Amino acid sequence: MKIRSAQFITSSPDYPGCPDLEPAEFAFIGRSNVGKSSLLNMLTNKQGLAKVSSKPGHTTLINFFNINDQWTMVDLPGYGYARRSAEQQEKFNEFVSDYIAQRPNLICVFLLIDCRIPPQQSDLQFLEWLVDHRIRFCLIFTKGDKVKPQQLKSNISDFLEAMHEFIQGVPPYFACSSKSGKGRGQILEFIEQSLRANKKAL
Ligand SMILES: Nc1nc2c(ncn2[C@@H]2O[C@H](COP(=O)(O)OP(=O)(O)O)[C@@H](O)[C@H]2O)c(=O)[nH]1
Ligand SMILES: [Mg+2]
Repeated sequence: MKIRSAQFITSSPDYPGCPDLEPAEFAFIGRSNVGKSSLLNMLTNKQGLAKVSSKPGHTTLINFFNINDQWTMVDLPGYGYARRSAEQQEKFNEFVSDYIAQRPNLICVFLLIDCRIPPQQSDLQFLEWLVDHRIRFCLIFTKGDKVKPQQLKSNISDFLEAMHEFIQGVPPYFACSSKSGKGRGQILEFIEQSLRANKKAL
């Protein structure tokens, strides 16, 4: 898929505030600092579309971007930001879970995982929630340029292994680097195929 246009549509602070949009949606989520903004910019080839920040935990809005007038890229708030208050955290979880569980035109959730570190409880818990709610998802292992190929392979297999507790088989997954552009073609190809399959199903 060629990205011909990528435009910010709007932000929403809660689920009822999300805009009514026709096109299929692909949502991106992960722990703060996992590299989500960098990935969205890399996928769209538009630096500065999503803000890249060294300060985690700033995005508490759902951001919608129109891609090619064909689909919507949805930037969900990062989870697992320790300095959020418990009340804020709860509200935020409800907000994100309402969107994921209820949004009618959501096609797939891309869960971003930092490829450098061992499987994290917060990622596994969120994944289990997706499985319980029968949400279609893919994994994106980020920052692939920061580890050696062998390490990348073994960290990915550790994560898939940890997931086996609550999921059978292996979900689609991609190893990426926003620095080198690795994984971009595969992810866009996956989105294109999903859009085609979705059109057929309608
Ligand atoms: N080397 C490298 N650094 C990355 C990559 N993706 C993100 N980063 C860095 O990781 C930090 C957090 O990235 P950001 O995109 O803001 O993460 P977010 O909080 O998940 O949106 C920034 O300093 C980025 O420059 C990557 O693929 N490779
Ligand atoms: Mg960000």
